[in-house]
Amino acid sequence: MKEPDRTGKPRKPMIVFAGRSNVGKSSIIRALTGKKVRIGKKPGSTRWEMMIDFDPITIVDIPGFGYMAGQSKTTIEETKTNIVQNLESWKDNLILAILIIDISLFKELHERWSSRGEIPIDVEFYNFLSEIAPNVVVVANKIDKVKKLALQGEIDFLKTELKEAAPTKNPVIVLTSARKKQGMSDLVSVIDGLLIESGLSKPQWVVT
Ligand SMILES: Nc1nc2c(ncn2[C@@H]2O[C@H](COP(=O)(O)OP(=O)(O)OP(=O)(O)O)[C@@H](O)[C@H]2O)c(=O)[nH]1
Ligand SMILES: [Mg+2]
Repeated sequence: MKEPDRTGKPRKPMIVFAGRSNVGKSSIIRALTGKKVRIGKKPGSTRWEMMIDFDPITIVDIPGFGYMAGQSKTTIEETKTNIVQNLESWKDNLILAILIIDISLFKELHERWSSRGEIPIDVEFYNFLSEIAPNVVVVANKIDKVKKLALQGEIDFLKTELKEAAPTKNPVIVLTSARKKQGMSDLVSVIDGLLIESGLSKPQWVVT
C-alpha cells in the first residue's frame, strides 16, 4: 500500500540516488534530468533530500553519508541515521536504488576500512539497499580520474567485493563520468529497462 506524501497525494514510484558524500550523486541527477540540484566541490553539498518530480517517477537526491565538510561528527551521524530512516520509510515506493561509488577512491578506502576490521561503508550500504529496494544498480562514477589501464582492475575489484557482500545477487555496474558526460546513456538504458519491467513508461531524460 503506497503511503500518501505530505500533501496527501499518492506517491509516485521512487528512484533514489545514494552514496558517500562527494561521489557525484547530484551531478548525475543533473546530467540525466537537467534539474538544477545543488552540486559542490566539498562533501556535504546536499544537506536534505530533494524530491524531483520526473514523470512517471520521483527522483530523490539525498545527502551523502560519511564525511561532510564543516559539519560535526554528531551532525554526520545524525545525517546517516536520517538517511537510513527515510529510506526505510520510502520502502514501499522504491522501485530502484542507485548506489553511486567514486571508483577512483573505492579500492583505497575499501582497504583502509578493511584493515581496521570495519565493513566499508559503500559495501554496508549496498547490502542495506539490496534489502529495501527491489532493484539496485551500482554506478562507478569518476572514471575520468582513473588511468585507462587501471580501470578494469578497479571495476573487477568492485565487482568481487559486491559479490562477496551479497552472493545471491549479480551486481549491475554502470561506468560513468558525470564530468565528461560518459556512460550517461548506458545508465539511462538500465533505468528504462527496469521501469519498463515494472510496467512504467520512460521519463524524458535529457540524455539521448
Ligand atoms: N572528475 C570528476 N568529478 C566529478 C564527477 N562527478 C562529479 N564530480 C565532482 O565531484 C564533486 C561533488 O559532486 P556532487 O554531485 O555535488 O556530489 P554528491 O555526491 O551529490 O555530494 P554530496 O551532496 O556532498 O553528498 C563536484 O566538484 C563535481 O563536479 C566525475 O565524473 N568526474
Ligand atoms: Mg549532492
